[in-house]
Amino acid sequence: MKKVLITGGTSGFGKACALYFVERGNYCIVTGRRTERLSELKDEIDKKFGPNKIEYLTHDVRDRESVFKDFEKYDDIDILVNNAGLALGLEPAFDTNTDDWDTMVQTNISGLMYCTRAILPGMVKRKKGHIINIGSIAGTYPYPGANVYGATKAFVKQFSLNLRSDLQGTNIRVTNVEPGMSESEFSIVRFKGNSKAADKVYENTKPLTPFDIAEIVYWATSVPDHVNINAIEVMPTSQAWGPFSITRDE
Ligand code: NDP
Ligand code: 8X3
Repeated sequence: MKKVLITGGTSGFGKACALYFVERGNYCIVTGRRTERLSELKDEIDKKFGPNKIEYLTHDVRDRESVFKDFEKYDDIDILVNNAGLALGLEPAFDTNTDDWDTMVQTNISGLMYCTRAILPGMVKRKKGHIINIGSIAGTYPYPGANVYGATKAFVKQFSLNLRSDLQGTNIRVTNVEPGMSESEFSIVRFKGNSKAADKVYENTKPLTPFDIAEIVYWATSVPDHVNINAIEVMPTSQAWGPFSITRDE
């Protein structure tokens, strides 16, 4: 039985990871801002797998004080899944809402930093642990409108590598999971509740599912202790790169 802390467990990848890890005999602590969703997930897990398999914490990962206070008592986490995150908007950089940029930076970068910093000392003390960061293909490959979102995931990529350097000799593993298009609430959030625009993203194609990601996250934590999967980049078979875009004179 491993103790798994998953941020952003109210939907999508985080929720799927909680269900996946609990089903395989692990104990999960999930976080998010929507208490009702967290409570529903606990009910679902209690019903399916029995009591005492999951607990939850309501907080915003951007709130440094809350994160450190809430995580203070968890000095025995085996796996931290830094999943909470979001994209807002798909406008070009000259036309974006700068509040959206701030929110993405504060959530995907600062929030992930706070959670990591709060949990790491317990892992280092026990010389045991695994940090799974949820990056994105957007952290490697550019696309129009990804501007700050992609840049926050590039941070996650480099932070993951730098963590490995700092954690050399501690036995702690770090993995950056970098998914491509996956159907969750991600696009509803990106398009601010416009479900028509969100549905269009997944129309007539087969995206990855949160279950696919949970399976990958679980696998990365299940390889022998002496094996560190540095990064996993995964896309649906239906997604690939297009040609370079060239501006031509009329
Ligand atoms: P969802 O929107 O379904 O889930 C996002 C989760 O993050 C929710 O549980 C949400 O909880 C939580 N979250 C967002 N902001 C905060 C915050 N400030 N504090 C605490 N929790 C927060 O999307 P996905 O499951 O798809 O996304 C999960 C991660 O995967 C993100 O980091 C995303 O960038 C990344 N990703 C997604 C891809 C996709 O195509 N779907 C592909 C590649 C990466 P709540 O709202 O209750 O706080
Ligand atoms: C989400 C994947 O391609 O929509 O991180 O940016 S993508």
